Amino acid sequence: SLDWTSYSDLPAIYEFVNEIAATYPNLVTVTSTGQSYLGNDMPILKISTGGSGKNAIFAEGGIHAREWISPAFVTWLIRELVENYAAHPQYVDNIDWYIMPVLNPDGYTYTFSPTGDRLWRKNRAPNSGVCVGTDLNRNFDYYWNTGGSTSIECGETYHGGAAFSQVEARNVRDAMLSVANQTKVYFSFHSYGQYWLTPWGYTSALPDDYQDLYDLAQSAVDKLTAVEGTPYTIGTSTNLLGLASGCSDDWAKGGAGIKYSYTVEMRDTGRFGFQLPADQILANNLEVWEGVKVVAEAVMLM
Ligand code: 0X9
Ligand code: ZN
Repeated sequence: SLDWTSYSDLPAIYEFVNEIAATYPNLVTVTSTGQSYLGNDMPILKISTGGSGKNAIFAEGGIHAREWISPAFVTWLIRELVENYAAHPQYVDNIDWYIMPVLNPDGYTYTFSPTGDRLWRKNRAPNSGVCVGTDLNRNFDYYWNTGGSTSIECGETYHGGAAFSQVEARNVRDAMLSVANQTKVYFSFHSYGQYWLTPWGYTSALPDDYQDLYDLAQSAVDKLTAVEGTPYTIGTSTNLLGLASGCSDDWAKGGAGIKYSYTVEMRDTGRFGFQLPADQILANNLEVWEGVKVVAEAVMLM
């Protein structure tokens, strides 16, 4: 199993996923959403006590390769829901969870490789020229390529040759669409900056129901910060970070119709940035879990 005192590479994460599914077959089902460009599997876990028509939460991590705290949190979320089910059964009894821990397995692997790059962000699919990779979080088909991304293949925010040109983005799209009618919340976990972000990222305009998204985010951040004082800022992506189109959260809301779509930028605020020391994994996970619980409580009542 994982212990969250160090960061885990892709094989360790997949071993954890398969082990937890084998140990708790009554709570966890693992299926494949497909393969990445380089042939890595892209599993999704359904955590559920069965039944039908339950509200769902869809959570994913690892869309940006270098943001190691993201899969580290998402795997923790899985562990908390499953291994610690008895401590708070309501979160699984009343909600179906769909969780994808690593949306960019090729990039993630590259950040662990001695011949790779610890700070790689994009996927690892080749382009027409020498530069490899598309920013998967600019490749979604909601106001794709309308600002805050680049057509330059070498760029860090290269949006790809077309919306959903990348197989990893298509895999998560299809997984989301297949459960969108029951899904109330979409979570995309990233780092860093300590922001709890709402749509939109493609425009500075607010969603019609922004107040609903803001209010729930505020309740979540209140509990998160109460743990040990870590401040988080709430607002839309455009207004806090600047324009960025083709992101998964905008597509989740505007394309898949999931009302509460959040991108959570976890620790820190830049001292270590993407290279958050492993001795902060636990504290990060404990506080973010408090926020996620608040959202889960709300989902039960939706
Ligand atoms: O730019 C991004 O993709 C995210 N920030 S990160 O530093 N982790 O790369 C923020 C995405 C926020 N959502 C939208 N802009 N829609
Ligand atoms: Zn990111």
